[in-house]
Amino acid sequence: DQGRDMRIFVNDDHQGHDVQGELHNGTLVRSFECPERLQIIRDSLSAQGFAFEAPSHHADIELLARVHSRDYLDFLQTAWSRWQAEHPGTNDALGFCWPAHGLRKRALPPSHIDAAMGYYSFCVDTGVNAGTWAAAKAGADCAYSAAMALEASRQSFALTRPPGHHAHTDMYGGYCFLNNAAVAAQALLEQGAKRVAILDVDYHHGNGTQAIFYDRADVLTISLHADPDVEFPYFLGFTDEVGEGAGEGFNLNLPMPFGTDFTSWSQALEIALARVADYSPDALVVPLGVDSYFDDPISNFVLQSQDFVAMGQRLAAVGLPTLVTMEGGYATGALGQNVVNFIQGLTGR
Ligand code: Q9C
Ligand code: ZN
Repeated sequence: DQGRDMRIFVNDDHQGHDVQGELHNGTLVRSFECPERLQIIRDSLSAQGFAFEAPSHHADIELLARVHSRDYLDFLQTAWSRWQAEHPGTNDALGFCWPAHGLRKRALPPSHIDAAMGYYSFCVDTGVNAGTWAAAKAGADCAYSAAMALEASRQSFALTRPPGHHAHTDMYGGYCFLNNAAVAAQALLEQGAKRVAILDVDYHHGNGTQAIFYDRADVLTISLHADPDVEFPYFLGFTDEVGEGAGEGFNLNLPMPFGTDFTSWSQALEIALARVADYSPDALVVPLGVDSYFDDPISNFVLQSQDFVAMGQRLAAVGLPTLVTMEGGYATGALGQNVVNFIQGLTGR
């Protein structure tokens, strides 16, 4: 088998999360973040000899509640049944009204499910359906298991969907519900790590991860991403966001313009890795998105498949225990190869 030091925990409960309506360019289309994605990645890794495990550990609510709020976790677990009671016969629960700008975000969550959907989210690209909670929870189990595996292995991978890095303490969005990378980092700290660095290489800013650890110094958050002035999530991910309170100086954003290629991307990566080295963490968490690929249907960087090999190799050279979480990547024709390339680069096949 390839990558003997790499343990891969796969989410086998992901299929139930299957959103039919994503608002895209003014029209409802099936979500780009679809169940086929995970199967494609799994098949491609499998063809290269990688083996998979079901989650060995279950993330209890106490662990999740150290990176998410309890009321948000309660909401996620009950949203579908509340929606179904209010709107029988629909497939997706979708928010449409938010406590934006001068509107009142009340201290208590609203009574009506339609309002709660807006209260606990930040955008309209993310639907909830009957299987969403089970899929998201099993993903957090994968992330927690990957953290536990780092005690004995050098590398681990939470192969899961829906992704996690856009999920805040108390908001879903960007296809994300539970922040798997944050769960993993928190678990690593509780296992004895003094400092954990999260280096987010997804095309989009890791807004949720940044927000969760914004006032903490025990987790360094770094994100390489498309400039939020012109790309989702639009309202976070700028260079002047450096952390606050005890966390001041422990967040680094490296936004890049549309059309960024791997040469330019790599220059940002070197800046990120210099900061990681300076921080001297005990472990590295890498939210992996391959949506920086040139042919991604919703993204605007131009990385090539081979670049993901080099990306994995460069991260391996850092020499830290490394935990990868699966985030974005929507070019389904190349998705499997791109993830395989990264993992082969990281494991040094
Ligand atoms: N019209 C991740 O890659 N929605 N999330 C796009 C396109 C935001 C992507 C809407 C994309 C979120 C994990
Ligand atoms: Zn992304």
